[in-house]
Amino acid sequence: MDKELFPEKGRDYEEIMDIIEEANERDVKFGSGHVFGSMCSEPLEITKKVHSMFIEANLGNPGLCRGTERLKNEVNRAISSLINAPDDCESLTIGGGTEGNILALWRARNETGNRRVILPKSAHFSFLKACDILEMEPVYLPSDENYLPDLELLEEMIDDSIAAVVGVAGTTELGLIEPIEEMADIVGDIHLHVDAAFGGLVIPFLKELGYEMPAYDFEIDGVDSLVLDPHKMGLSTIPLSIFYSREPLSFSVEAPYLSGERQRTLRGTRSSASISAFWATMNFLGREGYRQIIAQCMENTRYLLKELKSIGLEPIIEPLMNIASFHQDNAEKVVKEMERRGYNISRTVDPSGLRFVVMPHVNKENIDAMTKELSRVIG
Ligand code: 0PR
Repeated sequence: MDKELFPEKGRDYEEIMDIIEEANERDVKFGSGHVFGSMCSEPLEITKKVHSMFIEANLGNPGLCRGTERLKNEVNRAISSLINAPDDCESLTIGGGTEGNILALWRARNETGNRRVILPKSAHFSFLKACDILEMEPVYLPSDENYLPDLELLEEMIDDSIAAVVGVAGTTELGLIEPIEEMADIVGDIHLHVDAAFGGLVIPFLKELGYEMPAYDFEIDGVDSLVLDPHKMGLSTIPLSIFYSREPLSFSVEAPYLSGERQRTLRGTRSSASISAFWATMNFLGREGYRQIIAQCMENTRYLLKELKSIGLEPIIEPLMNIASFHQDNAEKVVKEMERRGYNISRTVDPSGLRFVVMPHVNKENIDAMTKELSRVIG
């Protein structure tokens, strides 16, 4: 054991805090204006405060935490109406899109006995983790020329061996909404899971703002489950995701040591802090506040598009939401060089490109400064 790293005797508070502060300062902050590659943003003051108030509470032990259990139930009901989920749907408060995607495939495998999953090419890498854990086989559905799932091929791929089909509402790389309604018609009774980790808390507000958005949620009869992440565009603290299922999950375990009777989530002990923080954020901003923030993100996305076009970049698609990606062959090199210059941008793989997530912490000034730096890098 390294005695320096786990000292025999406790150290001074001041000495500890000096080291902690230095480490904290080294983490790039959203407020720096340099972060263009993250799907998370800086929480509001009230969000941070409420999070810190619930540090010791455990959603996994609802008998002990009746207060947060109530907040959780209210959040889950509020969001279920936003995504047109039936009143009696099952909702689980979980730690991220990854966990939701694992839950979806877990239940599909158990309920069908099948192991093959049809994934659009856009699917987030978390599905590969899910397939590995669950010993399932990913079968990739190629995209058409618009980077959307090829529906004719989907029709050909459907057979009795399929456990589930996945559709994405707000793809990680391009922010596209896949044609969930058409996919539902094709897959029929096969389990259809919608990964709305990013889009789930953007699309409803864009719709309210008058943008034309395709249906993607439980409004479509064939959608069986959906995951969305308040720790992304919900502006809550990390980690927070909600998994919704039209039918109750068939799997649960008895939790005899705890006051709740059965557990359905992957994790047992779960922080209550971020769900309480989300309750506060939702109530503080209201739907109007979310609409305003998203409208601003969209305006900034259009601004970024104009600026990056002016330095010669070509958008891969016309953005539907606040994610903008541009063709770039040597994207990995450009991202590394931007990182060296203090800027966090991201990249797309298919096709190769530079990816920008225009979160609420991004403003026009940051865009101008980043564009200047990027123009030097790409020459
Ligand atoms: N589904 C989609 C569509 C996603 O984009 C992501 C994450 C997930 C599922 C998985 O969600 P969790 O990571 O919450 O389990 N997409 C982001 C990405 O990989 C996650 C992210 C967020 C990355 C913030 C960086 C960052 O700073 O790009």
